[in-house]
Amino acid sequence: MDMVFPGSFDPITLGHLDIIERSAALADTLYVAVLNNPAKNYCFSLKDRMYMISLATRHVKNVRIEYFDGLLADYCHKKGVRVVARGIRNNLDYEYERDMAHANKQLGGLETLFMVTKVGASYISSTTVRELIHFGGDTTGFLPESVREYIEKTKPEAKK
Ligand code: COD
Repeated sequence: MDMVFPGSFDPITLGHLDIIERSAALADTLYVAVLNNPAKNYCFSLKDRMYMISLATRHVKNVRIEYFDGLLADYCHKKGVRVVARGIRNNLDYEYERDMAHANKQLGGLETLFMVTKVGASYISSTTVRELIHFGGDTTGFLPESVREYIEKTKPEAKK
């Protein structure tokens, strides 16, 4: 069975990576699908977000990194995938994820597989990471090491 793990990944964090590793272990192929929403101001370009995912997931052999625009249900339909993986950190995530799962079920018959964040990772979010980068804080423990080094070396758009 193939699965899709969709998100913004702006940028990929250790929290995302945990969900990727765990869902890839259950799937034949795990599509990490990066949303490209032209109406949204991302901190990192689509190219950088996808590249950073590739750096972080080199060791996970059945991962394919793609992007999509429009509805997730349409993307999944095109890929022939029926299961979506999502991570849950807290009650706020749950409320948001539950509504999205219902919408995706209604729109495309998709099943959503929720994974509870691993112990010690519930405080990790891309929003916090973006703030740390902006203010020059230490991102150790938030980002995969390869991603931390890439941002440190190139600082792509993050410090505008
Ligand atoms: N631990 C565990 N899980 C985590 C952690 C952590 N520390 N941090 C993030 N996650 C999980 C999130 O809970 C989420 O499940 C996933 O990782 C991705 O998170 P983000 O923030 O990168 O991505 P989102 O939540 O912004 O992605 C939203 C989508 C792009 C999936 C959504 O907006 C979408 O599908 N848009 C397309 C339009 C559509 O079809 N909408 C739905 C029907 S109307």
